[in-house]
Order: sequence, then C-alpha cells, then structure tokens
Amino acid sequence: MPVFKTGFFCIIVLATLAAVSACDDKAPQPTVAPKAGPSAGAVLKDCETCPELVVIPPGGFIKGFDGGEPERYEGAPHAVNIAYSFAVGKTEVTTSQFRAFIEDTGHVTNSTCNIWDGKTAFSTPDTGWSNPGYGRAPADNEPVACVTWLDAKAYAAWLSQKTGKTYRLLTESEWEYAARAGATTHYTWGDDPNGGCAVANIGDAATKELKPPLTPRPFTPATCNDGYPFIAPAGALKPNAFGVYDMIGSVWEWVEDCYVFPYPANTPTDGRAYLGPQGCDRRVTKGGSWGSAPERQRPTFRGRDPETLVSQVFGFRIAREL
Ligand SMILES: [Ca+2]
Repeated sequence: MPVFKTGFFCIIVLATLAAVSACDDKAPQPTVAPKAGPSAGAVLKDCETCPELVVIPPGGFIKGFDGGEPERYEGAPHAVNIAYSFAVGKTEVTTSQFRAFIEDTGHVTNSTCNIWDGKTAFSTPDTGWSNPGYGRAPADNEPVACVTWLDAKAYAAWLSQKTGKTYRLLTESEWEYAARAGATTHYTWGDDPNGGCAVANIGDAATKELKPPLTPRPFTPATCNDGYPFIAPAGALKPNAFGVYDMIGSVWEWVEDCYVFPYPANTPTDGRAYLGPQGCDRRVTKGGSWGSAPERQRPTFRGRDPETLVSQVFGFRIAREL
C-alpha cells in the first residue's frame, strides 16, 4: 500500500471532500455559529390557518402542590428543569382553526357532547365542536370545545404533516411552567382566588348572568367580574408574563401526560410527559374553565379524564418543537 505524506493526502481530501480541518491542525478552525432559534417571546405562525405560537424560554419551576381536594392530591412538589425552548399556542385552538382541520381531513368527531343541563353534565345528542351547547353557534374566534384528547392529537398530527414542523400537545410540566410564567403563588395571579378576573375567564360574578340550562353550577363563583358569563373570544383578557393568553380559565386543556396521583417517584423532571408503564386510561387536563370553581383554576390542579371524553368545557392548546 502506498504511503502518502499528510500534505498529499490533504490535497486528495480537499479535492474530493472539501474538508480542511482534519488535515492541518494549524489551519484556522471554522467557526460554526450555534443555530440561532427564535427568541423568547417571538410569535410564530406556520400557515394561514395555523395557530399563532409564542416562544417559551428554558427554565425551572416547582411543579405540584402539597395539598388539593380529597382524592386529588397534587404533590409531592418537585423541581422541574426544562432545558429547551419550545413554542406554545398564543391562545387555545379556536373554532375556525379546528374547522380548517376538519374540512381538510374529514376527521370524524363525536356527535354528542357532555353539556351542562342545570344539574349535571349530560351527553346530549346532536352537539359537538360546531354546537357546544351555547344556545348559538360558536364564534370563529372562540376556543373550540367538545373535543376529545384523540381529536387534539389528530389536530397536532395534521399540523405537523401540513407544515413539516413537529406539533404536539404540551406535556403537563410544560403546561404548568408556561402557565406560571415565573409566578410562584397559589394562583398564577397571586394567592387570592378572587383576584384573577383580569387574566382569566373563570366562574365569576358574570356567571350570575347565565340563564338555564347553562346555570346554576355547583360552586361559589369568584367575586371578581371578568366580563364573560361563559365562553369568551380567545385572547380577550390579558396575557401572562410569557405573552400567552387564557392558560387559566376559558376551557380545560388536554395535555399529553397520563394521570396518576400522587406523582410517581419516576415522574420526569426535565419537561417530558409521564406516560405510565403500560399507557393509561386517563389523561391530565389543566387550567380550569369558564364553568369551573375558583379553586380549580390553580396551575397545580389536575383534571383527569378518559381520552374519549367530550365536554362543553374541554378544549386544547398546541405546542411546537423548535
Ligand atoms: Ca367568566
């Protein structure tokens, strides 16, 4: 086998591969700038009918709460550190955004939805995302409701296919981190359950304006007034410190994680979802709704529902990897 001097070898390599750095350690090393991602707070939109997204910075927070309702313990509190940026829907997915998905795919949704009838949530024929029991059609700019976890997953898959980006649901950790936006209080707005009406459409004094069958509801509403007896346009109230709207109130948001309580010893602390050893029969829902008690609007409160549940007060928000 012929023996070549390093220089000759390099000429060959340069001529064929245009690679330089391996040949001469005295040569200047190429400077590879780290790939610059979008800055925290940047707003992204991948297509005309796609939801706007807000870039969330990496960071840490304490997830969970050493308390909660009986049989709904929300602890143990534990540190979560999310080392990556990600993007979340600036608002919850709206009626018109969901309609674009339905029209493009022919995706079939449930034809019944659990609608409050004044006493209980009742599976009502001929209801669904296009008729969520408001006594009128949902507005294009209102958050879509009456969608299952499976519908939300299908919507995310469609957006991924449509845009070439990776869309998915938020994990529970990502959701809680994005909802808190740095807040360490019991509620995202402070410790007073009646203090959230500037930033969250919750069960509040305006709820008194509701007519049957949307009311009465089995809780004492907050004493503040957010101006909306039931659903509100997406983004109608103030955003949080990350520039994200309606994380609390509005509609419950499906997230990726399986529900178990308390948090298991191996619950992820890096932002990933807890998916259980063998899948799960219930998924976590977060953030309360316009028809929920003030106490359930805490960022640590954990709804727990089957993937196939359809509810008048359940919607979702999307996440996108960067
Ligand atoms: Ca309200």
